[in-house]
Amino acid sequence: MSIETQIVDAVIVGAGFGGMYQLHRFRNMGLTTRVFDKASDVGGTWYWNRYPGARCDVESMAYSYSFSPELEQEWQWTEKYPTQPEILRYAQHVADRFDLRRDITFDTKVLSAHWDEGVGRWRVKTDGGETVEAQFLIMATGCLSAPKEIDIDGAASFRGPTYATHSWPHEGVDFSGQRVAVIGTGSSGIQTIPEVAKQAASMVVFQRTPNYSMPAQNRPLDPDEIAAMKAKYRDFRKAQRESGFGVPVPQPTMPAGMDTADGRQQKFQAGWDEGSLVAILTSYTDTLTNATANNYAQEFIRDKIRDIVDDPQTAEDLCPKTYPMGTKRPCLDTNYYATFNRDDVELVNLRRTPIECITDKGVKTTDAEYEVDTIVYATGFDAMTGALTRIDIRGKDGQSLRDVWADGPVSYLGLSISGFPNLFTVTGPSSPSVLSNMMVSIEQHVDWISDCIQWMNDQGHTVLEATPEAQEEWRAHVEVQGNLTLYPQADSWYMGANVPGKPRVFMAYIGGVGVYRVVCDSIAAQGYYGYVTDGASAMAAK
Ligand code: FAD
Ligand code: N01
Repeated sequence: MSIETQIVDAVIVGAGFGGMYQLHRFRNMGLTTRVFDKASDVGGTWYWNRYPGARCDVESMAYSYSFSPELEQEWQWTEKYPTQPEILRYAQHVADRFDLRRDITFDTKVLSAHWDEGVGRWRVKTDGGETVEAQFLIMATGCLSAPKEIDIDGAASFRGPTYATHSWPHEGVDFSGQRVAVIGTGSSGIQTIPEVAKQAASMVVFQRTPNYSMPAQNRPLDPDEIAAMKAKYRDFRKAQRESGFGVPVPQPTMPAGMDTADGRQQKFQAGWDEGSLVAILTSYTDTLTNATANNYAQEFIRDKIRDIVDDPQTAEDLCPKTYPMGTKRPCLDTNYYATFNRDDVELVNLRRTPIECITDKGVKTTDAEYEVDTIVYATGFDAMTGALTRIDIRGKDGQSLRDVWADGPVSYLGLSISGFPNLFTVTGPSSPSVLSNMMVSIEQHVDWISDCIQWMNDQGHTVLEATPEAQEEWRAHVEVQGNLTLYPQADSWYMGANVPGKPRVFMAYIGGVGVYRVVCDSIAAQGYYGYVTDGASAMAAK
């Protein structure tokens, strides 16, 4: 039986924090909206990534919605850095409180979205066999939601259970008595290794590139500090929006080279003790732009690793040396380095002895075969673009987004793509997105998109599209900004370097969320500079 095509004002793909807030805004604007998510409930990242140790590394009271002061006041966070279950409960509370689920279709993957020029609508098809047409298409598909495919020979031949951090079983995993291999030492690996090691009989960690990690110094939140934050929340939110990374921190005033060695040691130590992702990075003005300045911070972390880890060779293998600190996403951990002092945990440095293949019994490197009962993959994501290019998106003249992005993503402001009218991306490539507290960036994008659509409606426009010229101006600006920093030097997922064959492009805007917001607001204030519009408003005519 064929299902009748429904026509709505907007389709939103994704019911993480981006899609949820976008739905709330559209409802308040009176737009009919359908949301699709392949997950069975809201939460996005926090629905999928349920591995032991998963938690946020932006403080809970900062990593939360600011759009509802009532929500802010009623929700009680319990820890400085919230666990995945607590964040998921928060997302579920928001869904209940704003009655979001009635417009969300779960367990449903969007397969394609084609722009129909004749009717000025997106035709969206799902794996449930449904077709929905919408004037506006909002891709809230997430920057870190498309898992990287396992690119290790023989992965399918392993006879024991395998788990991936990005799609962890809801019922949890009991590692008791198990010999466990963990492949990958990014943020997910670094969070899960200490937790799984506590339970497993033994663990082998396969590390290709070590990371710069700092102790989270996590702790329960004190009722007085919660009350103090709640009393000043409006001012704090303003400071977040105007900051660089979406986390208000004191601005550095001097380059690292102008401080004494003692002064640097004290500043870095204070950052280490604070347990903040950005404290060391923002100790000086030039940590992310000057190799010598960056090296001071690197050395500080390497010395810490050498202090914590007993075995000198293991310590040396854990020391990152091949890329500047901060240019791959730094990590906050709980007992990560100390975990390698356990007798039952072994580190394998894949730079010395690369993996040859996975066998039926375990992991075979050029040096040995490690027999294990279970393999945990913490191998990351096809970040920034993967969730979008996995959907068959076709814009004007049938051009495919995959083709348009074949040499790397291009976008106007990370919000729109020339040739793809009325399509908006929440935290798309070339916006600050992953270089920020993403709640700040998500809310800013959703507000901007909503205001833009309201403006179109008020002006009687039905179609809005970024011009190729404006898009190229923005692309060049993002590239210039990126090249002023050390980021392009790392083989990071920011650069697409983690996925074999992916074009090497720095995919985020490093200008800071405060500056970026001013740019976006001024574009809106100029009547949406860089966009073309046409026609009378279909919404107004209804
Ligand atoms: P997501 O939460 O990724 O949601 C996107 C949704 O789209 C998913 O539910 C997915 O199922 C759905 N989707 C995608 N494609 C389709 C399709 N074709 N059809 C149907 N549904 C689809 N950010 C921070 O700022 N601080 C942190 O500490 C932090 N920690 C993180 C920890 C982990 C383990 C990960 C993976 C990311 C972390 N992030 C963090 C980034 C995090 O992704 C964002 O903070 C935020 O949750 C993103 O929300 P979102 O709604 O934009 O995307
Ligand atoms: O993924 P990653 P992630 N053989 O890409 C290794 C956010 N996040 O899921 O670096 C061997 O960082 C790979 O090695 P290399 C955060 O933004 C936040 O950990 O490519 N190894 C690397 O070590 C984060 O940055 C939190 O050499 C292979 C690891 O797998 C982002 O999500 C927690 C390999 C992948 O690390 C992604 O983090 C979790 C192979 N074939 C996630 N392929 C917080 O704490 C890959 N690797 C907030």
